[in-house]
Amino acid sequence: MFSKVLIANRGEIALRIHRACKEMGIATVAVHSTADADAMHVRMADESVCIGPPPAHSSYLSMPNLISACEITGAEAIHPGYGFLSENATFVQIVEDHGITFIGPSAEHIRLMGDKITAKETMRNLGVPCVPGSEGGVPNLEEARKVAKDIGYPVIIKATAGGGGRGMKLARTEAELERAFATARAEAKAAFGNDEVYLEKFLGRPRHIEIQIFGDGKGNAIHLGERDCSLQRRHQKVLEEAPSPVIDAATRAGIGRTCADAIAKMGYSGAGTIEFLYEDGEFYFIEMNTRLQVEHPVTEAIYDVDLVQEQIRVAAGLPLSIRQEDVVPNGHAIECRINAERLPDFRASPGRIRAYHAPGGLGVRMDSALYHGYVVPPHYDSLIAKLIVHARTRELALARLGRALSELVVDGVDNTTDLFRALLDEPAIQRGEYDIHWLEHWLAQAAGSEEN
Ligand code: MV4
Repeated sequence: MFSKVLIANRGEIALRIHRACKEMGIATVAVHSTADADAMHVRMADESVCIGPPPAHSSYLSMPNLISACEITGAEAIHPGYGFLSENATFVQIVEDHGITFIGPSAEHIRLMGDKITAKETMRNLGVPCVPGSEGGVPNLEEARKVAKDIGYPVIIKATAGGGGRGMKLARTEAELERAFATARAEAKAAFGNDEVYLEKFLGRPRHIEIQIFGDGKGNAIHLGERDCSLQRRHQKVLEEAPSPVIDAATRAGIGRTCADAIAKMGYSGAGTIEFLYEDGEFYFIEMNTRLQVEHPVTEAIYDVDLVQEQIRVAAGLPLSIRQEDVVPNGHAIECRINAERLPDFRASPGRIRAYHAPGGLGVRMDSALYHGYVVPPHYDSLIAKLIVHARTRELALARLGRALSELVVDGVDNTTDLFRALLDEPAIQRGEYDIHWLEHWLAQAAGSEEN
């Protein structure tokens, strides 16, 4: 096992990784920009290294600075968290070339899944159900017309270098295809320096359901069920829950096994998430994420597994501590992402925290790096806390969430806690009847009725 791990991240996820390390007897090294000198992740770590000025590209994304921080402190492994360099295959290669262990999948698997066409083709060949669409890239309009006619309108055009909703264009009819195709290619070229696109049948009202998987890099893999992440705004998840209100045990076992078998065959190592659109009882693969995800705590709650500790074990060459037959979901968990943003326009709201009180009690987890007097810097993501509740049933989890929100105090910066208080009053949320468009419609309606 490692004796020292460098945490190449900040905020709540840096704390989360620190906590996993400490329970395993591992010393931690925090890295920070000058804007984060007083941050909680720096205070809590055993050692810290300043890696540059506030802009992320000069600090948290600076590969030479991170490698230097490892060499100065003697850290044997790097945990990247999420975002920043967590899915950067070049970084993984550089880390390994320096004799440091990257806590995550191989550079090859990251690269494979970063190219969305290759990812889809790989998954299809491994028996994972995919959205009907083009076989690989679509080189020209003529080919696009053929494919679209074949699969039927509406179709969606996606950038092979895209992902997470970036670089997508919808064509409802053949008349719209020419323009959508040209725009998609131009935007892909501008955003990613790669104009390759592919076509898919557009699904109108799906849910976003993702399967948590874990491989040991030796051909063994397990799944830890699904998370329902349909409540999103502008491709940012807002509230996630596990299990999904629409997935039963048999369906979970089926898609879970398919995913675990697929990544076992790949020889995948570490945590991963296989994302699906789910409509009319069918799963359609869209993307795979080769990192620990923001919403991993809802899975931890219902499976009673520490996913970060498992990542560290696997990276150190140890087997997973759990077998598929040992992982049985228990109860229901819900996560709220609390952002330093002003409602109703979600404008970033950095500044000093004037009062902070985290909720507690049975079944309540608050993952946050906030403290009284902390200044939320303007340079990074606006996520300031994740409130996760766990209870025996969905109904009890919703009640517990309401109770926890009533205890929560975050003053000094505008934040999104009132959004969750309002969502809890919605019958559609109470019944679990929502799809990927529900939240945007609800927010638009709320904005409209505000004006009248
Ligand atoms: C789609 C789709 C409908 N049909 N693909 C957006 C993010 C990216 N991961 C995939 N996305 C979508 N792909 C087909 N064939 C609709 C979306 C989509 C979406 C997906 C998940 C969660 C929220 C979303 C919001 C808008 C569009």
